Amino acid sequence: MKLYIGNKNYSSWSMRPWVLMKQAGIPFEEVMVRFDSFEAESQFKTALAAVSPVQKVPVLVDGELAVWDTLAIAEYLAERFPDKQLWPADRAARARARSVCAEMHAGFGALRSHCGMNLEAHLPEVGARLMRDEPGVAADLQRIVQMWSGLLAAHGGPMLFGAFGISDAYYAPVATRIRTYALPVPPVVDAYITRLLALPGIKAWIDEALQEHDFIPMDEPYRTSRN
Ligand SMILES: N[C@@H](CCC(=O)N[C@@H](CS)C(=O)NCC(=O)O)C(=O)O
Repeated sequence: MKLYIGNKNYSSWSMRPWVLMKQAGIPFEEVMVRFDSFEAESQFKTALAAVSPVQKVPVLVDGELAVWDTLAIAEYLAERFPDKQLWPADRAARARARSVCAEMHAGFGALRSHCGMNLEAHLPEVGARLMRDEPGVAADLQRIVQMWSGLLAAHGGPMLFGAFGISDAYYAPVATRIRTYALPVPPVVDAYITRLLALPGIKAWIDEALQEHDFIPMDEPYRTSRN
């Protein structure tokens, strides 16, 4: 299988299936398509046109089949590798895991647009300003804290549903944003973030991101489209 991804420092959607596969021990070949611009004629779009009708990363290519969009990729991997238990085995827990992933997929707009993923940056002053001036960011963070604390209490940790799975991969780029922007979280959530970011599959992505040094200006249109 091949996984097409964008720059590791910036591409939060690419991070999710990459860390999922790495951490679960699913072998794949990475194809990096660096962001240049999002113009229709950009190299980024041209490189992706061969594999995806929507020309966005991530794309998973398995033989003749291309699967695009993170949620579809996660579901495909869960079906193809049932022994990896990427979703919780329990039906109710699985439904809840799907709910929180769908919530991430479709929501958290304020956090995503104001706190673009930028792994090499440390922006506590931006985080403090956003917590003060952007109620949407504070509300998104509050929901994250409520969700993670509730799941950790219900399933006993160390990951959201006990063992590592799709939900943890889905929220990994949120955990990195909380760190980058020094967003305030209670100790139970802080400890989960520490455990999550220390997983070998997630640490590998972050370490490789820190080697990239590709500077992309963080202006609004780039930031919202990319993250
Ligand atoms: N819903 C898509 C979002 C994918 C996405 O927006 N990817 C960004 C990079 S993180 C991208 O390729 N942006 C290029 C563009 O918008 O033209 C998914 O879950 O995979």
